[in-house]
Amino acid sequence: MKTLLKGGTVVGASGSRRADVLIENEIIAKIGEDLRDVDARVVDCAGMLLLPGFIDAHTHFDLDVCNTTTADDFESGSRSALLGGTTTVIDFACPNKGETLQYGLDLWHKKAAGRTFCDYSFHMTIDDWNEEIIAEIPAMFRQGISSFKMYLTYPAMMIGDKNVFLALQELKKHGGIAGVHCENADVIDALIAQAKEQGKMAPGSHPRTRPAPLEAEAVDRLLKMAEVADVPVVVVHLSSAAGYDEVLQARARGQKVFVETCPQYLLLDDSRYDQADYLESAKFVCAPPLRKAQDQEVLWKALADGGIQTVCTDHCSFTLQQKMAGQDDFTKIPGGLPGVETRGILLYTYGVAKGRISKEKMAEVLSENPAKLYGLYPRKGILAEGSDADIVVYDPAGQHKLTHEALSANVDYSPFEGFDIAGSVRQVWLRGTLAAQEGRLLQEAGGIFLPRGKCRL
Ligand code: DUC
Ligand code: ZN
Repeated sequence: MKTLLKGGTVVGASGSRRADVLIENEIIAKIGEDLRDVDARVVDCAGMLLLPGFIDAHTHFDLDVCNTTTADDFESGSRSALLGGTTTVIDFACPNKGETLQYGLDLWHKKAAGRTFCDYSFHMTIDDWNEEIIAEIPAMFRQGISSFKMYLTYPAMMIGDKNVFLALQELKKHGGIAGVHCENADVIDALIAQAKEQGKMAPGSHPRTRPAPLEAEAVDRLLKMAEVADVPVVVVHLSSAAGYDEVLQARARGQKVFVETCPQYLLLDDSRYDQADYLESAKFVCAPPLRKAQDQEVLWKALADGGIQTVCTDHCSFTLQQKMAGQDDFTKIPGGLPGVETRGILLYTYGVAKGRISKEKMAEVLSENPAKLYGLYPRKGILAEGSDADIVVYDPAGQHKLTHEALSANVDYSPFEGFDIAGSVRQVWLRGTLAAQEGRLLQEAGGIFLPRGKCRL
């Protein structure tokens, strides 16, 4: 089976060119000018951008949080991902304390197998540290799990600085990479207790009890631990200029630090938490919280100059009904935002079309860098001969307003409701098959698990 995408502009991190793309079965067979193949079905892509399928390396599907479960499971979450041009997600397998890593991995395979529309892999969450867990780590690598997640906040997930340090040392032996959620748990606890004493129970207390210096402190602490362990790390969902400053200081000391941010930190600010209507504020509760417009500008500049390597979503969705849980107590609002479907259109509109980043940078931070960072490159993340034919056909023409009704995630709102959008995702090709076209899904759940190698960024 052959398909020829004709007349589009092939976009990659290192440049763009007008070229045709010949797909044979699941793979890109050839890229070049004026390609012909009598056996191929021809698809006219004149005026279109051809981008490598987007990779969202930070999703939480089918996750139990705050006595509830995320609204999106692998079926609805991956459907939403694919419709937005994301052809691969890396979700977080998450064993509870006391369970083995293998139990967590098997459970996540069960949640995803046979019902995932895009390709997928898992990071492994380390929320416990003991001899059994240490002994399991080589088996994780053998099963294609080469990246790990740790938390410096959330008591249910934290293992303490000593164990974070020991885990960094242990992962280094195997060539693994860790992504870390950086917020100072103890001081946040103190601020929450003070807010409660003062009767400040509304969502507006959420950002005030998790201020940016407490992200910066945790970023600094992580990076000092990584410096002593002599190992690169990933700061996930970086939200603040203060946190980014700590990254720059570590790099100035000679450290290799990778940074991820998310569309919500680039485009939304903390004024969202002070709306009179409870739900209008609660629906934006996530951790770290939204920051200030000045933080957004710093993050955009860092994206443009290469200081931030990836934009993922931290998609962790709850319905408005679920968000009602914190009506009398902001700490009970399940934290997380939907976004897996809107990352590409938002980055195109507010990054490329607004001139903040180039389309090549967009391909780099949505596709090539996540593929390199998490051991999927060059199978994924680039349009090149021999790579999987995961292709987003983006039509840069036209404007529309984003509405949650037009999205497919299993939630009744979008944090980006009413945002103007430039262009649209016309087609999404997953391993050589036209999987989605103009907002319609054309394929059954055909995603496969991707075992991953080591970091190549
Ligand atoms: N932050 C959230 O808001 N939700 C899920 C996990 C996280 O770190
Ligand atoms: Zn997350």
